Amino acid sequence: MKIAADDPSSTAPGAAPIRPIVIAANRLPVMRDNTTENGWAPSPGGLVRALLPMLRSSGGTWVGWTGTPDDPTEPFTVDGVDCYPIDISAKEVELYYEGFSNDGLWPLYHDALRESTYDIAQWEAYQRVNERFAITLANIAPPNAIVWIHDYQLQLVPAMLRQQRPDITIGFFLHIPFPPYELFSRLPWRNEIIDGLLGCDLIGFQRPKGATNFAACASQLRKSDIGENVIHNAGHRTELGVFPISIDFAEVEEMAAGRATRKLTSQIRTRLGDPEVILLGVDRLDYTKGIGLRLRAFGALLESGELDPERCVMVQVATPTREAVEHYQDERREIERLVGEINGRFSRIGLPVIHYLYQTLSYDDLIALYRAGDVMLVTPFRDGMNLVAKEYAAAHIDGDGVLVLSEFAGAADELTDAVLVNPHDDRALQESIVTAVEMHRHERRARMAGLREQVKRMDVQGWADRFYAALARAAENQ
Ligand code: GDG
Repeated sequence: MKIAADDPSSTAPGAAPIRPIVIAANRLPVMRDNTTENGWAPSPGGLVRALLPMLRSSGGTWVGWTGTPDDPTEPFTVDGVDCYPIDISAKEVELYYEGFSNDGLWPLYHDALRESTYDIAQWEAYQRVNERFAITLANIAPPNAIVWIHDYQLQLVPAMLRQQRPDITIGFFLHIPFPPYELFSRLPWRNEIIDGLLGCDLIGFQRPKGATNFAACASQLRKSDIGENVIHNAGHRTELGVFPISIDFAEVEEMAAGRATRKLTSQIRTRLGDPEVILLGVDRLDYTKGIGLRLRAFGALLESGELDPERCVMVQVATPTREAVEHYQDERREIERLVGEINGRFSRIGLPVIHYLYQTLSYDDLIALYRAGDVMLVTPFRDGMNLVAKEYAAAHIDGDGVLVLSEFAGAADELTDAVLVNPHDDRALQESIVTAVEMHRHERRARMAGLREQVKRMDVQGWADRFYAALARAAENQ
C-alpha cells in the first residue's frame, strides 16, 4: 500500500463544513474559569482553536471528560460549542486513563520504551469508558452527522458507535505513533483494538509509517483485504490517510511579536546571566521525550570542554504529567538526579548551568522562552509529531535560532532544515549540539527561514480542513 501526506492544496482553508460535526476526545476543550458566566473557558492550544471555527459553523458539539473524577456536570455551551461531559469515576481514572491508556498503550505505541502493564481490570475499564462515549455520541449526534474521534484512549469507540448509528460518518485521528506488528501483537486485546478502529470511514495518522503499520496489523490479525490507502473488512470500507498535525502559526507569531513578550525575553536573558548561548528544552516530563539523554549530552560536552559553562546555559522546562504512573515517577527522579549532578559539577555561585523548571508555564511565558532560546533541543526517542519544535520556529520572528530535532519525531518529516539527529547515538547527539551552537549566522538564518516557511504553509487550520475534507470524501466512497 502506498500512502503519502495529503496535498495541502486539496481544500480551501477554513472551508465551512455542511454536515453537523461532533468531536470526541478524552478531554473537553475547556477549563474551569470562575470569571466567566457558566464557569468554563476554552482551553488554550492549537487543536482546540483549529476545530472551534469548524464546530461553530456546523452548530458543533464536543464530547469528553472535564478532567475531574466523579464530576456529573450537565451539558453546557462555551464559545458556541455544546459540550457533553462524560463522567469518569476516580477508579476509572486509575484503570482506564492512568492504567490501560498511559501504562499499557502509551509505552507499547512508543517503541515499547518501557514495560507495558496488561491488566484485565484496566482493559474492562477501558471498554466501559469507551462504551460510555459511544452511547453518548449515538444519543446526541444529529442524523447524518460527522463524528471525529481523537486518540488512543478511544480506539474502541468507532465500531461501538457504528453498530448503534450506521448513518453516521466516523473519522479517527491518532496523535501518537501506531506501532509495527511485532510490537502491537503483544497486546492481549489486539484484535479488539483493530476491530474498534475498523469501524471508521477514515483513520488519520501523523506519519506514513503509522498507516502502513496499521494496515499490516489489520491484514495479519484480521485477514482484512488491503488496497491502496483502504482496508475492506466485514463489508465495511476504511480509508487510511496521513495528516501531520501542526500549530496556529499566526497566533504564535503574533504573541512572539508583542511588546510584553519582547520585554520578557530580554528579562529572561538578563536573569540567566546574559550567556552567549541559551540551550532550551520544553517537554512534558515523559520518558519518550529523551530529556535525560539531552542532559547527559550537555554534561558530557561541558566535561570535554567542547562547551564552555561560562558561555552556555541550558533551560529545561519539564511539565508535570501522569504523576500517578510509576514510570513517570522514576523518570522524574532520574532527571532531577542528573540536573543536580551536572549543576553540582559545573555551576558557579548564582549561575547554575542548568535551569530546571518542573512546572507548567503560561503560554505567554513559554513563547518568551522560545524567543530567548538560541538552540532548541527536541530529542524524543519516539514522538507522534512534537508541536514544541513547530512552536519554536513560529516564535523565532527574528529569523535566528537553531532547532536540533530527533529523527524519531514525526516533525522530522517536514522540518528538514533542523539539525536532524539519532538521539540513541550519544556522540552524534553531542556533535549535533556543538554544530548548532557553532553554526554560522548565515546558515542559521537560512535554516530558520526554511523551518518557518514550512510551519506557516502547513498550519493546524489546514490540517483540520484536510482531515475533514478527506472524511467527507471517504463517506461518499463508502
Ligand atoms: C501528543 C503527542 C503530538 C508544554 N509545556 C508547557 C506547555 N506545553 C505545550 C506545548 C505544546 C504541547 O504542550 C506539547 O505538545 P507535543 O506535541 O510536544 O507533545 P505531547 O503532549 O506528547 O502531544 C505528540 C501531539 O499530541 C499533537 O498531536 O505532536 O507527538 O505525543 O503545544 O506548547 N504549554 C504551557 N506551559 C507549559 O509549561 N502553556
